[in-house]
Amino acid sequence: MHVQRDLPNYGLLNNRLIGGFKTNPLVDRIMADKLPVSVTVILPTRNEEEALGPTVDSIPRDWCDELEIMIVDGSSTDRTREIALEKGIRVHLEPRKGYGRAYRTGFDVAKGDIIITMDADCTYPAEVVPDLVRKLLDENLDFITCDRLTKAEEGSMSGLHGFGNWMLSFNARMAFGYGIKDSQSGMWVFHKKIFENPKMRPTNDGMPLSEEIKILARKVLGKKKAIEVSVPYRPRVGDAEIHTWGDGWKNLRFIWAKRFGLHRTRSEWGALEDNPDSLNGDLPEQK
Ligand SMILES: Nc1nc2c(ncn2[C@@H]2O[C@H](COP(=O)(O)OP(=O)(O)O)[C@@H](O)[C@H]2O)c(=O)[nH]1
Ligand SMILES: [Mg+2]
Repeated sequence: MHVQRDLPNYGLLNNRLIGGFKTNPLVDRIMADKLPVSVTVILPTRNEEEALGPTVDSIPRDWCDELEIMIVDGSSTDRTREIALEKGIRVHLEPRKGYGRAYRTGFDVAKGDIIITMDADCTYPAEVVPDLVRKLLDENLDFITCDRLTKAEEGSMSGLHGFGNWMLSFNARMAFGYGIKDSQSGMWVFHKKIFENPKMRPTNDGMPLSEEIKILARKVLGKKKAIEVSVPYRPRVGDAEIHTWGDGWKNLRFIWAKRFGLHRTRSEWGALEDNPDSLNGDLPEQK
């Protein structure tokens, strides 16, 4: 593995640690350089007061030209939005329910040219974000999805969830032959401009958006431009609202409905004009 001149190497993927070279002035200069891109990290939140702070703190800073960190909050009734404001990150309030809905809004309002998604529950490894963005740029990719199943840490997935994930991923592979290991992963790294093509815009407002975006990426962008990498996955902080059987069934139904063109869009792409946003100072917590 070589260190490139134009882009810093954070050496976190594949255990490539570069600490041993720290005294080399050339490497020091490269480390000081920032990736020449603007990036938005989107975290969908619904009552994540316990995990949001540590999730935000775990995101590396000062490694790209501009870094926007934002939550798209689904009307949390706990301190989620207050914590986000205390942390100095952007808050966009999307009152319409659903994980997929939050992303279909967040993708529209994100300011960065590159978008990264993660749950706000401390499960995904934020420390690999700079490396993933670097990989996206270096290898001229459009979309990276992060597989959790290969490197899942002890206690991160119950036996039932592990089986459910495997079963859904198996069905998605059967239906689409797209070769993705983890159809339910919620960590993706991609160029915002992929949505300029309306065919690339996911339609589902619930959990199935996660598998839908991968199906679309492989179909619309192609296998060479849309790849999967394995990352660690950690135990959740705070309670999940996921309804194991209900969500599992919805995901399964979605895969086959999508396969036969039977799924329907319930709402438009993008934010509502009157959604409160901390950038406009019109959140309830800012009044
Ligand atoms: N805005 C918004 N976020 C949601 C909603 N439902 C779940 N989330 C968030 O989406 C992420 C994924 O949900 P999670 O409960 O971790 O599901 P799991 O990872 O599939 O078990 C978390 O950060 C949740 O807080 C919703 O209706 N609206
Ligand atoms: Mg989660």
